[in-house]
Parts: sequence; structure tokens; C-alpha cells
Amino acid sequence: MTKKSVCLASVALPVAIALLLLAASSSVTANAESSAATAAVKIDNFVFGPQTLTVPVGTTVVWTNSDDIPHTSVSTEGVFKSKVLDTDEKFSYTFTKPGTYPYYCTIHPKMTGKVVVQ
Ligand SMILES: [Cu+2]
Repeated sequence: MTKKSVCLASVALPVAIALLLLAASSSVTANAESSAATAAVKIDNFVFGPQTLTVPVGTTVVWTNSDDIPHTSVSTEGVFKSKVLDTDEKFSYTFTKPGTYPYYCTIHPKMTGKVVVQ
């Protein structure tokens, strides 16, 4: 009995806080997509993973170089361009318009990937 109510309280409190935060943020940003959304692309063994990443508008995509070798993430159409990323370095870009965004590594042009923004 007591165990159950303690358990319930430990669930109810975070939920209440989450709802409060949600209410607070939605009143400020009205109709905007959740601007905190992020998605990850991992660069490893000369591969962008996932090679095609599909995200909603407003998502910040974070590329992380998990390889031992420097790489870049550069939009084929000039939309974004990372610096040379050494091991464990990150690059992020926020996609605000729907579309398909192909990109590649300028050091190894055969390395390609694509972000689809919906
Ligand atoms: Cu590369």
C-alpha cells in the first residue's frame, strides 16, 4: 500500500513538472516547433550514420566525428559547412526549412549523407 503510493508520487512529481514546463514554454513560443529537438549523425569509419536522416523542421542536427581521422560535413548546396572535425569534435546546424539537404566530407568526397527535413 505505502510502497505503491510512494511509487505513484515519484512518477507524478516529474510528470507535473514536465507539464508545467510544457505549459510555460508553449505560452512563450506559441506555435513554434519544439526548438530543442536535436538529432545526431555519427561519423565513424568513413561513414555518416545514418546516411539519410529524416527530421522535422526546426531540428538541430549534431554531427560528431567518432573516427580517428578528421572529417567535415559540408552541404553540397552551400547551406552549411563545418570546419575540419577532429576526433570527438562536433558540428551542429538547425534546419528551419523543409527540403532535402545532401552533404559530403570535403576531405573524402566519397563520404556522403543526406538530411531530409519535413
Ligand atoms: Cu572524411
